[in-house]
Amino acid sequence: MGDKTGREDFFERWERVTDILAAAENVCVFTHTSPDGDAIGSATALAIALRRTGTDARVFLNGQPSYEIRYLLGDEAAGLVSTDGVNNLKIGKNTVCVTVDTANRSRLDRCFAETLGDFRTVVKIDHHLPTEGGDYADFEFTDPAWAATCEGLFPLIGNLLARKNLTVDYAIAIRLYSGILTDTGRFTYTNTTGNTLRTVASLVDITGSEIDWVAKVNYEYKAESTFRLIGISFEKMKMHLGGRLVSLALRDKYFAQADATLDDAGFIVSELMKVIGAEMALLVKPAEIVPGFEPAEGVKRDFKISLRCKPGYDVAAVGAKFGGGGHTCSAGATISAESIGEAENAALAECVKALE
Ligand SMILES: [Mn+2]
Repeated sequence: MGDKTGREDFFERWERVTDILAAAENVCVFTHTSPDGDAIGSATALAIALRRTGTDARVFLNGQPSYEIRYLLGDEAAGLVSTDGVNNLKIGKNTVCVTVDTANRSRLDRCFAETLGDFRTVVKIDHHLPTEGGDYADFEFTDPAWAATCEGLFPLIGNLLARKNLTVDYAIAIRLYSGILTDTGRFTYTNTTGNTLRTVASLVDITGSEIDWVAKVNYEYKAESTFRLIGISFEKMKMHLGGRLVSLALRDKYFAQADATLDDAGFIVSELMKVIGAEMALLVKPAEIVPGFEPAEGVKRDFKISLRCKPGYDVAAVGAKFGGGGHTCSAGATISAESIGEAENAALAECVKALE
């Protein structure tokens, strides 16, 4: 495909892609596993915009996203999002796939990754750092300078809608706003730029000022079970290197004690970074909770690690050691191990190296 990421022909390439999208039988939008606000915000905003222009588009997820971002899915009856894996996926001769916020093939749920070769065209829109396995699309629109995929998507969607004399409306703007708000930690992370804030200014011109509920839903309101899990987490977190590194292994039994689900653990790694002196945080949790789990020799299972760090360190590199990735200060990976302690120790060893 030649130069897939050059800036000079960015919008020219997008013009070509919009031609392909307009001529598509249908468009399937994929995003990364354990989708966050930016993943769901960008996927749904794009699908809505495509539908506005008369293109049949749908977002495919493998299960429900965490509860605080479910408002982005929209009215279920409208069928904008299918949460049933590949069960409702129909790939015709002229079906196009767009992935958003997905740095590499292995960040997709396996059921979706396996279908990529069946699509006529695959388009990637993302803001992660280049990573191994990232070269999976025919057309790529990636810029790590975007604080969120939603930031880069805003002008692309504007361009797509302008062809039909349409503009970004509330339903699209609130989703893009949600993605930027969450990927910047409410505009507190170092990824926040002038362009990020100018994009948000344009979005708020469209949404109007009643956006307070987005932050409240994402950051303030929490289920009772989440509070119980937070209590256990603060008790069980461990400090290393004199407090520079904070780790927490959330065992199956803690989830049982709190009557909590993996959803409840979503934000806890960011809480660990709030300890004064912490420069890096590691959270380990089972990929799936198994009540009453007892490790057995030679039997491995998957654990997810979430990593955060202060600017100046690089947890994307730590994640990459285990086949994952992300951003310099926010990353993740999956580790296969016999026990959560084994997964935690493997990740801790890499964190310690990264802090040296
Ligand atoms: Mn993102």
